Amino acid sequence: MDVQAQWFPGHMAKTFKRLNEEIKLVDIVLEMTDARLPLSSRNPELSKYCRQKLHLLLLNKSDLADPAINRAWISYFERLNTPAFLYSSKGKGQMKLLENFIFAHATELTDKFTKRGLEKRALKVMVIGVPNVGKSTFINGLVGRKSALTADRPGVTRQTKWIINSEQKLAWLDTPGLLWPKIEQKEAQLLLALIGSIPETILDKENLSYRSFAYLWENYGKYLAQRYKLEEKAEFDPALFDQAVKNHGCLRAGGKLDYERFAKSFLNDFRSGILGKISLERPEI
Ligand SMILES: Nc1nc2c(ncn2[C@@H]2O[C@H](COP(=O)(O)OP(=O)(O)OP(=O)(O)O)[C@@H](O)[C@H]2O)c(=O)[nH]1
Ligand SMILES: [Mg+2]
Repeated sequence: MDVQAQWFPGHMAKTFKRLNEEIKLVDIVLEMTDARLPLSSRNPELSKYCRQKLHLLLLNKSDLADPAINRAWISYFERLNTPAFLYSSKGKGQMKLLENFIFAHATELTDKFTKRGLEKRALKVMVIGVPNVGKSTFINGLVGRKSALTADRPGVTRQTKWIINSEQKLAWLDTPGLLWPKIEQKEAQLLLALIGSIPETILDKENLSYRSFAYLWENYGKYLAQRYKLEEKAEFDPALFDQAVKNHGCLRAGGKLDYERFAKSFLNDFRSGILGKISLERPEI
């Protein structure tokens, strides 16, 4: 993928500028990543702002990721002593566990409040992360109402917003998804585009679908073979991709392959989980 996949619009630059101030107002930074891509969907610029705060990691959309790899990531972060929690906004009954996780790591803060006679004070949590990982959906789920705007495209939240349910012990600061000005690694660019953190409007979807297909063939060829009626043991090459396009019925008049239509359908298949539970990154053992 080429440089046109870089996306750093004005509202992100503005949010970065305000972050130093906003972060002073919160007790905890909850960094949300995509469980399918827990490292490459972390914004390297953000950790610079979080040094003084309790910093927790949330691996969201775990319902779309490979369950065995999910478990491997949790062990990985445990080994690094990084508090990490596997989550899905589609799941039920996880909210209480998540609250327990947050409070278990925040005893220093809550003890401080108690000493000052502020037992009732809610912990203020800022949710940060790259676009489209599910920050606003997550907060809506926790406060029990649809306060923040959500949609399946990046850049939906444009400015920070407090979302508070006065009966609860946690208060949430929703923030716009942030990328960084230059994503150096081509593979990270590709995978961020695949999970929908970079808008379709600036992407070459045909290129994205071809490269993603090749990437997925390595570890999840079985799922692709099933969906697009291919020989599972085959080596990946352009002819195999063409076969998938053809088998999926993406043909123009005269029998020409319709790569554009296939790209749309394939990206939708991946993002909606139709292909299967797929992880895009694996921890080093
Ligand atoms: N399968 C699945 N989809 C999710 C989950 N969480 C959120 N989504 C979907 O992901 C899309 C993006 O959600 P948002 O909450 O708008 O994401 P965001 O991180 O706030 O995005 P920006 O505001 O653009 O940074 C929506 O279509 C959600 O329905 C999850 O745990 N699992
Ligand atoms: Mg949002």
